[in-house]
Amino acid sequence: MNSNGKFLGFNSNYDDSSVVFMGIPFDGTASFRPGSRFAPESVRSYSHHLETYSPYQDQDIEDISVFDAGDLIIPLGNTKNTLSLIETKTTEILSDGKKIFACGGEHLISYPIVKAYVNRYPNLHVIHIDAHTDLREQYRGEKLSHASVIKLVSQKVNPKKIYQYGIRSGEKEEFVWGRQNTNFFPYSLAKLKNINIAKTTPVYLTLDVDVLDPAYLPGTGTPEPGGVTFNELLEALLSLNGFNIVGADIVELAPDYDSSGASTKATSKLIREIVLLLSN
Ligand SMILES: [Mn+2]
Repeated sequence: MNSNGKFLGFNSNYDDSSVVFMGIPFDGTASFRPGSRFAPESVRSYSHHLETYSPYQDQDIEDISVFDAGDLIIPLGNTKNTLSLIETKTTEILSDGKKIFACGGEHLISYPIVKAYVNRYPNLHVIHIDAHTDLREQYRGEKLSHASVIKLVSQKVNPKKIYQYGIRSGEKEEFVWGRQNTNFFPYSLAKLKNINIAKTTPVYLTLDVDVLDPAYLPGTGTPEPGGVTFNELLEALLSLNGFNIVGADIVELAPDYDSSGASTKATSKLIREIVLLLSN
């Protein structure tokens, strides 16, 4: 394996890069099965069995300038300090004029990233692709939970600027709140192709890989039957080409629950495609 420790093709140095790839190996609030902390190192390793060329976008990741910043060193067991570290690091990279692609880790990592992004892009819109609403007020008394992340984000981004796709699991109250407040499109990703935002609007994309059916991606902490196919997800993502995507993350891959490696390979491929979208 030709892995120099970096994700395939992300060989730029920091100063020359337009996109910074950052691993955030945090899974401290996982409600069911932990293990997403192992995703960043796993996707880096599997990425070297991908091609650098994307036939879908007719682009090569070796032709764009991406810096792999490695993994954040997380203060294990301390959620608040972890989130604060992520926010500080994101702010620092944004102030250097770069875009961020974050690889979780669990979904709570999106909250501090979005906080930092909103400071830089007050009109930030958020596209959330996931099996779960993530709109809980709290989970077992804890507000800082991966099951609450979009509810937390809605305190920083007006829910009218939040677009949720593929959702098929959550409490009734979450579905009611989502339908009333966000742009809420459950079960499928078809509506993403008709998203009604201007091409210049700054968009942050957060992708929970459990939106995929467990048949395609069993390696995740909270698998949820009834999901989309890999090609449906890819097609939906590619339809975002031409939009002003200013940052993105991919979360909740837990590689050890899929000994075939297919989940990690799928996630690595999605990273290649999304990072190309970020560079357009
Ligand atoms: Mn989820």
